[in-house]
Amino acid sequence: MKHLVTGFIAAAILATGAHAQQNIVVGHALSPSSHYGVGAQAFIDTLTELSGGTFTGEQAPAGQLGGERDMIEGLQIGSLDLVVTSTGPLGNFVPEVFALDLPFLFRDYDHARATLDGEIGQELLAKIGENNLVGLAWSENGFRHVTNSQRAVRTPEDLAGLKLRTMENKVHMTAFSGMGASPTPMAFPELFTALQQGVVDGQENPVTVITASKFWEVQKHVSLTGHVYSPAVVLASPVLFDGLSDEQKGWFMEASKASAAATRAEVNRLEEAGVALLRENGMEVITDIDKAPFAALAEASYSVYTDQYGTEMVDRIKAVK
Ligand code: EAX
Repeated sequence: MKHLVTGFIAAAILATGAHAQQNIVVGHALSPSSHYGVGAQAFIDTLTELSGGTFTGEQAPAGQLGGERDMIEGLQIGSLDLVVTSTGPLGNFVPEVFALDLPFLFRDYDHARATLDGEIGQELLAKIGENNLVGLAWSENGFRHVTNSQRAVRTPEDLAGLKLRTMENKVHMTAFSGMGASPTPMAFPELFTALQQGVVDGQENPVTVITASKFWEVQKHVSLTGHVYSPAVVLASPVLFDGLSDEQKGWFMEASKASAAATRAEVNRLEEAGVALLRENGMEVITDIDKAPFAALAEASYSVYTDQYGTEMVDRIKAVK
C-alpha cells in the first residue's frame, strides 16, 4: 500500500512536471548577433509567446557545445534540444542532403529559397526525420566565397597549392580538389586559430559568417566566387520532440519558420552591407570572377551524390523556377 501511494504521488508530480516551464537550449556556431543568433532568438521568442511562457529558451552560441557535427550528434542522443546548423556535416548523417551542397547548382537566392520552401525541401526534411533527427525548417547561411592570406584569387590557377579549410563535407572537399586547392576539413570552432597560426591559408564562407567571425583579422583577400549555396536547417532532438503534444509540436514548427524568416532577412541585409564592411576592415574584395572555369573543375564532385542517387534530384533542382 505504501508503495502504491508513493507511486501515485510520483505520477502526480510527473504530470505536473509536464505543465511546468521547460527551457530549450538552441545551439549554433556563430555569435549571438549573427544571422544564426538572430534566428535562434526569433525561435525562442516565438516559442515563448505561442506557449504562453510554458517554454522558454536560451542560446548556446559560438560553438560552446561543439562544432556542428558534435551538435547534431547531441540532438541524436538528446543532450541538446535544438540546433541551427549549416548542412556542412549533415550529409554524413543524411546522405540525400548532399544534393543541396553541390557547387554551382543554385542560380541565386530566389532559386535556393524556392527549392527549399517547395516540394524538394519538404522531401529532404522528411529524409532527415528518418535518421534520428527532426528537420523543422530550412534556414540559411548564404552563398560561400573564398578568403585567404596569400594572394588575390581570380582563377583556379590562383587556388593552386592553397591550404583551404573546408567543412567536413566530401562534396565540398572533392570540389576544391578539382579546382586545384588542398582542402583541409575542420570543425568551425577551430578555424579562427588555424587561420591565425597559418595551419591553413584560407577558408570559404558566406559574407554573413566572414563578418560575424571578423575573419578580416586573419585574412587579407576575399574573392566573391559564390561557388556554392550553403543552406542552414533548424533541427530538433527526437528525444525532445517525440515527447511533445501535437499542439506543442505546432508551436515548434511555427517558431522554426519565424527563425528561418529572421535569418533570411539578416542574410539579405548583410548581402547589401557586408561587402562594404569587409573593405572597411581592410580586406581586398575581388568581384570580377569568371565562374565558368571554377564550375567546370568542380563538376567532378557531383558524382559524390549521383553515383549513389542518380541525376534525378539534380535535374529537379535545376528545373525549379
Ligand atoms: O554554419 O562551418 C562552417 O563554415 C559554417 O558555414 C559556419 O559554421 C556556419
